[in-house]
Amino acid sequence: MKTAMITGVTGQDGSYLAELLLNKGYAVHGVVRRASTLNTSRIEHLIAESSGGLQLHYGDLSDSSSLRRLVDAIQPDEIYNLAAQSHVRVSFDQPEYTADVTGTGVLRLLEAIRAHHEHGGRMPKLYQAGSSEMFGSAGAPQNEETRFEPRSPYACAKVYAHYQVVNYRESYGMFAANGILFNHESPRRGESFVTRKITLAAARIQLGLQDKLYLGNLDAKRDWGFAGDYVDAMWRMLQLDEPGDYVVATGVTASIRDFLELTFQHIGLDWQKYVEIDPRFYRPAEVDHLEGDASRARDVLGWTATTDLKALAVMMVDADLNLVKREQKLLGVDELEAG
Ligand code: NAP
Ligand code: F7E
Repeated sequence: MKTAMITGVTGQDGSYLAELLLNKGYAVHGVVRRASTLNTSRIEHLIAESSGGLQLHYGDLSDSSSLRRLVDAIQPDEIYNLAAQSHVRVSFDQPEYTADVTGTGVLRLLEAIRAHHEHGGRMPKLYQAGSSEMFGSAGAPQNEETRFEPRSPYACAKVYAHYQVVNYRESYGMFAANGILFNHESPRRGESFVTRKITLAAARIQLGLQDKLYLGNLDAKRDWGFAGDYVDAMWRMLQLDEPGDYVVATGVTASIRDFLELTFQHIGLDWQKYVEIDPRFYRPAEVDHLEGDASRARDVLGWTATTDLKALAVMMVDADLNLVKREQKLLGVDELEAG
């Protein structure tokens, strides 16, 4: 049985990856940062279901001693570093924090692995969650040879992490792979990312709980895929004999307007009647056009996306309609009990 350690296990990708690895028979250890409120809602079902499967440990990418302690204690075969301050807009408000967690945090993890190995431990394989944001203003389509032209503190931190991974690979012979993943979404996507913000609002509008949806730049184009497909690509990268860097994308790009169209079409409403522009959601610098060329992932990993944008939008709206209905039902029950 292989052992995996996942940082960021409470996030969107962490939850799908933990499911994938548990299904493959791995012992899975997730790193959770301490919060004053419960942050394990996406993985509750795995903790309950998997007796001895998913085990959680406190740790933080800003705390090198916790990382070293965890690598020593877990002795993983594979480490998936998914933890990050991952919100691009927020990174403009918290640039130093983002650099520390999303950038230097990766260096701390690499050092923990190096120290573990130098003290007689086995060298685990490492997956680093790189991002298409690193391409920034580079022309589309983007692949592994495209120059990084980052346009946010988040993207700069990811570029720093990318090159640290390459450097540790070359300096210490570490098996460390950079995934360069384009946007991937799901019903578990954080509610402040644009796709989920739209699908949740559409569900609430349909059920009469919301009148307006305030958004920023509707012209940006993204290459959106389904998160469940993308964690499979992460796993495939660590099953190779040689480490490498891989773009993971659908190859199809669409604007925020296109996503609004697909989402509202599914519930039979005209989005233009509900959406208003709020400049608060603009960014100091925007990434205009992302469109990935994932030929290398297809040829070497045997990976292709299985879910197109329409299917993704429908999956997300339907999940949000169910969620909002459940919340309404619970609210009704609570009100009755309170009465
Ligand atoms: P996410 O939902 O925002 O999850 C981020 C995870 O990192 C959460 O588990 C979060 O914990 C954890 N975290 C944040 N700060 C931490 C710290 N200081 N120490 C330890 N853990 C910390 O992100 P995601 O969408 O799953 O993405 C996973 C990774 O892929 C991230 O590195 C992201 O930057 C990268 N990425 C994402 C996409 C995408 O489209 N989703 C594309 C390319 C790359 P809490 O639950 O406590 O907040
Ligand atoms: O924005 C525009 C916004 O926040 C997408 C992260 O997972 O993917 C994600 O980063 C686009 C941008 O994702 C709103 O200006 C308009 O052009 O959903 P997003 P992102 O910035 O692409 C990459 C690959 C990552 O690595 C990141 O971790 O949508 N937009 N109006 C809006 N965006 C938001 N969030 N909210 C709006 O109201």
